Amino acid sequence: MVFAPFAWAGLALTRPLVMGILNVTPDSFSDGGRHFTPESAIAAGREMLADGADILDIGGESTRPGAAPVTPAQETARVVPVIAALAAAGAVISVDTRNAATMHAALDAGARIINDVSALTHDPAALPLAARRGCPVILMHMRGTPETMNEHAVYGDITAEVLSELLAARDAAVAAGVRAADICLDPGLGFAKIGAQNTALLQATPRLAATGHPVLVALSRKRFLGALSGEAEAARRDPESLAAGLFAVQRGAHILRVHDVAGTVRALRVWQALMSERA
Ligand code: HH2
Repeated sequence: MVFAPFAWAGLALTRPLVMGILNVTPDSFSDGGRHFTPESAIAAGREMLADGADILDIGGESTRPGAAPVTPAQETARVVPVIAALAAAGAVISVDTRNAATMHAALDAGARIINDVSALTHDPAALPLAARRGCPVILMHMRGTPETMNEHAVYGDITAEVLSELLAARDAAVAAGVRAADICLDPGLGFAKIGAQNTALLQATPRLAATGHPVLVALSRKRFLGALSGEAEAARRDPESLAAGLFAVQRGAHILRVHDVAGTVRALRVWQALMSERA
C-alpha cells in the first residue's frame, strides 16, 4: 500500500481521509430523517468535525431506488443553510448532488467540492459549472439512473469496464476544462453493482489507485456488506463498514465516505500506528 505524496481539494493525502455523510433527507437508506431539520443537521456536522472528519458530504436527495424525487429548489433549500453554517465553522464541505443549480448555490454557500453520483452527466449544466468554478470533483461510476441501475449491472470484466467508463468520464471532464488534478474517482459501490460484483470491485481498488487520481470508496452500511455478514438492518452495519473500509485503505483508497465518523477515525488511527510500526 503506497500513498503518493499529493494533495486534493487542499487536503494532503498522506493518510487516509474520512468523509462524514450528512444526509439532510427524510428517506436516505440508513439515516433518513435523522438530520432533516437544519438545526439537527448542523449539530450532527459539528459532532463529526469534533470526531475528526476531514470532509463533510452534505446531500439533500436520497439516491436509493424508490426515493421520492426532489426538485433542485427543494434540494437547495435543504442543504444551503447547513452548508453555510458548517463552512463558517471551518469545515471542508462537498455537496452531494446531481443538479447544477444546487451545486451553484452550495459553492456560493461555502462548499468546496462537488460530489456527483452521475459523474457530472445528469445535468448538462453541471460539467461547465464545475469547470468554470475550478473546484475539485468526485466522479462516481454508475450506469443508468438510481431507478434503472440494477438492470445495467451486467459485466464481463467488472473492473476493466468500470475503470474504462470512469476514465471516459474523467476525459470528458478534462475536455470541458476541469483540471485533472481536481478529479477524484469513486467505483460507485452499490450503484449498478449487485452482491459479489461489489466485492470484486473493492478487491480491485489498487487498479483504481494506479490511475494516479485520488480514490474515494463509499461502502458505508451498503447492502452488499449485509449480505456478507448477515445483518439485514442498514443502520447496524457499522462493524461491516469498518472492516471493509480498512480493507479499502490497505488496498490504496485515499478517502472513506462513512456514517460512523468517530469509529472510523479511531480505527484508522490504530491502523496507521500499526502500519508505521511495521516500517
Ligand atoms: N453513495 C450514496 C450517496 N452518495 N457519493 C459517492 N461519491 N459515492 C457513493 O457511493 C455514494 C454517494 C448512497 O449512500 P447514502 O448517502 O448513505 O444514502 P442515500 O443516497 O439514500 O441518501
